[in-house]
Amino acid sequence: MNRTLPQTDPAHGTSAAEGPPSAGAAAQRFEECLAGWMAERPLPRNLHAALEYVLLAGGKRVRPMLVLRSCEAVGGDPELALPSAVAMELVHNFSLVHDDLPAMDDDDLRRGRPTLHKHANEAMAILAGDAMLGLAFELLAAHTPDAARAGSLCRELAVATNDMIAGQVYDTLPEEGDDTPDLERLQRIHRNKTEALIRGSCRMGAISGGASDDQLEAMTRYGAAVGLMFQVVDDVLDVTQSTEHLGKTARKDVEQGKLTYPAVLGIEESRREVERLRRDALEASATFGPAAEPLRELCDWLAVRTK
Ligand code: GRG
Repeated sequence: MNRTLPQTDPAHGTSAAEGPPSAGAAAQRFEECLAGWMAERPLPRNLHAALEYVLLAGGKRVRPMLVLRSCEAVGGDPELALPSAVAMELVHNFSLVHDDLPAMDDDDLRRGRPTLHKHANEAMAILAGDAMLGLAFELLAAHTPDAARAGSLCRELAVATNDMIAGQVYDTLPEEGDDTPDLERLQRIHRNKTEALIRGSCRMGAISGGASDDQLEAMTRYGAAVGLMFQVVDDVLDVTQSTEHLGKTARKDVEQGKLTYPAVLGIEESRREVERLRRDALEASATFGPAAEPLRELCDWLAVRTK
């Protein structure tokens, strides 16, 4: 599919599409629901403060936007997908807070600010991560009116979460004597660690919008391609952008000797891989017609993002 990509300004390494394309009213509703549903839930005041510190800190909201636009692509009202969008963002934030802990990546910086365990303390970061995971399922179940649909959405979210955790184990606790070739290992890590939540976001959006089996299959292919593409882009940005620009520590993976796409394929081949995955995602979305245009725009933006 031939489309004009948003332009990147090579002089500054920034993209004309510096922020994700706005989802308009739906994005606004997402922010209202996230803040409102969290505020309504009685919790210890310091835990509330920790959750607000993390959740209202300017993440890109990629996963909730994928949920809302996937719902729209299959002909559903994005309002129906808000519980899934909120739940997915909560699971994503849980994973980031735990990933930053000293026992994991041991990072001090996230979204341009101190990580939660630096801002508060380690115990609060562990508990706030746990709370976001629990709240994801609580809010998804509470705000999805149809019980059968709530059940299938909870299952989708659980599968995506556990696949992500499996990916983290493949990445950080590899089994001894595993002689799987590097590229295969890299794909196994990221099909789980990063792709699972992104693919799950697209599937949950489609399910919320009442997708047919064929639509769900096409959306799964779109989500899988975009999910892996997201990680290849992330790996390239990690070695081409500064810590200051990214708002998180650059070159950390290289320093920790982790497998990355640029390390295994080189930067130019990684960029070609981004283009292949972008094309695959766009082809998969063709079946949805004009209703998927916002989803296609998001895919294009994710291919050229600079942070
Ligand atoms: C269960 C103890 C425990 C920990 C969970 C599973 C896990 C730890 C961590 C994996 C999560 C992880 C860091 C995945 C990588 C995906 C990635 C590049 C995330 C960054 O996503 P963005 O760029 O973040 O969308 P923003 O800040 O924009 O929301």
